[in-house]
Amino acid sequence: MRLTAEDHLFALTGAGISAESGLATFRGSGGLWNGHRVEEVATPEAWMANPELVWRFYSMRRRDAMAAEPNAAHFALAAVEEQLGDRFYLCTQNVDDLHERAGSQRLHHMHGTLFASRCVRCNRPFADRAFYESVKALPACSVCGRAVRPHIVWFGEMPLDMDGIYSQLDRATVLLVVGTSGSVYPAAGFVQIARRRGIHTVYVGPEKPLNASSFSEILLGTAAETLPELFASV
Ligand code: BJW
Ligand code: ZN
Repeated sequence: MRLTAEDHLFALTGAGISAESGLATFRGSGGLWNGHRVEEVATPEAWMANPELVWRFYSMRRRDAMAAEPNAAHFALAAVEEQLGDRFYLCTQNVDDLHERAGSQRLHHMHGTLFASRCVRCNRPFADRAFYESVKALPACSVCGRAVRPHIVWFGEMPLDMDGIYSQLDRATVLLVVGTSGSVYPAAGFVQIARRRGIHTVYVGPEKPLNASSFSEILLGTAAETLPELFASV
């Protein structure tokens, strides 16, 4: 992948970029959902049926993310942003905060963030780093008294700021996708949109994603090994 002074880079990251920071990915053996049913912890139905279980799952995720540190791949993206400025946009499916802790600024969390919660009625997100482990501890909104849920996009819900994402995809000249299995839409479809626009598309990860056939280039390797080298010439 070569970047010139005119390029606009759109980077999309998934759970794989945080794997070398010690955070489990979702799918596959040893993954977060190995042994958990997704429908029990990451859907609106799960939340309605058992908010305590859902909060225990996200409290564990908060704890794990707080204990993790950004790796060389997060830092490489932050460094390339310093070079490209407004010609860079980072869209992450991840809910951890390792990109911001590495220094990324032009960053969008399309599936929400672990470190905010929101009232199911008022809907406004607020910063929240607490752990909720029991029914008694479950938080209620200070304004209307309704339940407070994780500020996370679950299956069947609309990812955040899709208009902003599509307008960034429209101006991109290179799409770089890192560490995502290509199984969850709409993110898995960004490469097809980019391809229809005729721009260069690159995937980085240790194995081919489900949507591999849509990429112009596949670089097999881990994110922390591959990204610093990939950007060395920028
Ligand atoms: C490494 C590595 C290393 C390992 N270095 N790499 C039928 C067809 C099409 C769509 C649908 C359908 N039925 C339903 C849908 C829609 C649904 C969907 O896509 N379902 C699929 C399962 C089929 N999508 C939705 O419901 C979304 N909303 C929606 O579509 O709204 C309507 C809409 C319409 C039109 C436009 C826009 C919207 C919402 C999706 C919400 C996803 N939420 C989750 C949970 C978030 C909270 C949480 O974290 O708990 O988001 S699901 C989960 O999957 C999480 C992730 O962000 C997401 C993607 O996972 P990711 O990142 O790809 O992780 P893995 O584990 O799958 O892969 C890891 C990869 O890393 C692997 O490839 C490894 O090889 C690699 N790796 N080590 C680099 N060291
Ligand atoms: Zn409220």
